[in-house]
Amino acid sequence: MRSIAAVILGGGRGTRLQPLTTHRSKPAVPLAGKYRLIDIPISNCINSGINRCFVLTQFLSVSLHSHIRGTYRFDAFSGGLVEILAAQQTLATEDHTSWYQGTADAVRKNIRYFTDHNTKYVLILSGDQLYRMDFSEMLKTHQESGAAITIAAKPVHRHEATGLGIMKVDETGRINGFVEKPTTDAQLDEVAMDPSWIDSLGVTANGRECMASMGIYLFSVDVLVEALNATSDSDFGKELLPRAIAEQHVQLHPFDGYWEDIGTIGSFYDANLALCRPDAPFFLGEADAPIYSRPRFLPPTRADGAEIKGSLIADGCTIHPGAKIENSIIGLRCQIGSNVTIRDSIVMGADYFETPDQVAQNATRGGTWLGIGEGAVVERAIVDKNCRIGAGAKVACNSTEDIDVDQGCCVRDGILVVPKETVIPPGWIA
Ligand code: ADQ
Ligand code: ADP
Repeated sequence: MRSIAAVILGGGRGTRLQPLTTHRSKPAVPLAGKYRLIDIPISNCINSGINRCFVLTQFLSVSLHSHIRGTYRFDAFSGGLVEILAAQQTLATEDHTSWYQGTADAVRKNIRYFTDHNTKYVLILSGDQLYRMDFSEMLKTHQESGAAITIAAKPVHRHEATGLGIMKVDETGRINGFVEKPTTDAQLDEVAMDPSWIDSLGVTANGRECMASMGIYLFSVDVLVEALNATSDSDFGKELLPRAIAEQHVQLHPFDGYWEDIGTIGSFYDANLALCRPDAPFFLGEADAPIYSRPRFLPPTRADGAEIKGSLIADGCTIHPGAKIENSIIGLRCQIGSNVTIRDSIVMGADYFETPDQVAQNATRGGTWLGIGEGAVVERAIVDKNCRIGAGAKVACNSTEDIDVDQGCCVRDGILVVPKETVIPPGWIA
């Protein structure tokens, strides 16, 4: 596994997770109260024995840099590293000309950093997926089949196939058809397979007829270098892989564990809240394959006379009497006032605690304090970090349309999103 370099695609223009990605790069978006998106692929790599990871991102946010530096430190003799390769070192500007054009282009521009003599294979991963996978199984498929490229794939139903790359294989598991994001029945018919054929690959199809690319690709290093040098392909899914499948041995690696794309506001929200269920489909505390994150020196959360149901509460929070929290994620250092109601929401918490001086200054902000003010209601919302929700405010909106609400808030995929650092005045109603 030490001969694998992992390359994590940390996000293109970042429009799908806006406004969570306005001031931070996508890999730094907080997940499940105390992690960041980047912790998922890196933890999978470490748990699989891969210790060289390169994170490709459009711009470098302070939080991504400090998170990686503070979390992933390897023994000097192990050769392990997590390197961030940013298209631009500053925040996004209007000038997009130097930006990566697409996923293959992003890898091409950085290839010299991860193709040294130690590297025999390059594993390409997406930075916005929630799953747990042992990549050594994928290497085994790659080596045993003698493939040039191996693509991890999961069976899905036809109606789930439109947003994914769908592949068809022969009896040996070699891919002989690929359609990126099929939209018509005719396109789907081209690559759909008999479910019994999928069963024969070693996963139980249960009526699912399509094998979907998980966006996880293992390349023999020479194959990758040649494919990128010989073409100007911008994207793996749209160009490079369909071409490679026609010309080379590309193998399918079947997988049927939990796997979710969390790259849109709707899917991010659903996957986070699913973690609160007693039968959560993804268990964060797996002893054999933990999800790593930054060790912090925070006090335990203090809750007093609050009613908490089906929720995850991170460290450093204070929850005052009469608060009701249901089916929600409460992030680090969250201050929740008395009689607050939080339901079906993600409250990301804060980067800092307020000092007595800062608390005194709160009067100049209309009395809003860091966190959720007394009696406020937060429902079906994502409240980003460092927000101040005034007492009695109602942070909820039942629009199903993507609309902008005042105070910089917006509705995306039916969820009200309150951007980082927003100050909501007392009594405000969305
Ligand atoms: P998508 O996820 O739609 O489909 P894409 O938009 O290319 O494909 O993104 C793949 C990953 O790369 C995402 O994590 C994204 O954030 C990141 N990314 C995009 N552009 C980037 C850039 N310029 N620099 C760095 N990172 C970038 C892909 C495949 C499908 C497959 C799905 C599975 O194309 O075939 O089914 O993933 O989710
Ligand atoms: P994120 O992506 O989590 O929103 P940032 O990139 O903005 O985070 O920065 C997070 C880091 O900045 C934290 O480590 C925190 O220490 C520091 N920080 C951010 N805002 C403040 C603030 N208002 N006061 C003190 N420290 C802050």
